[in-house]
Amino acid sequence: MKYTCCFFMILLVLLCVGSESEASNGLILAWGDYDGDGIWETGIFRVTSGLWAIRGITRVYFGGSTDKPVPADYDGGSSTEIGIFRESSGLWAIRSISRVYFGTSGDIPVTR
Ligand SMILES: [Ca+2]
Repeated sequence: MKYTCCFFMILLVLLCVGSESEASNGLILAWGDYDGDGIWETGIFRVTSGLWAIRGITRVYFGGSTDKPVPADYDGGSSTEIGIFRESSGLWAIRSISRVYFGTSGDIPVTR
């Protein structure tokens, strides 16, 4: 059951990736396993304010209107970290982990 649920969540994410429609209302889906229990949580990134709202886990402000959300497991700890990619400067900012510059304007961030 857990894997079936994950499959449909991954399918939903794949359907949304690359689509500009999710950003048209100021929200971008940000699914991930933010607490590392093996089950993905529902999350959103509110473009206008930089709010990350992860259901049942946290609400934090990280990033802004020109940033692309790039949630992923950056430290290999089996949980998803909040992160943004700022295309104008190539900044990758991963909350509580790192800030590095890699890439430039026109690049598409790839995390999985
Ligand atoms: Ca989880």
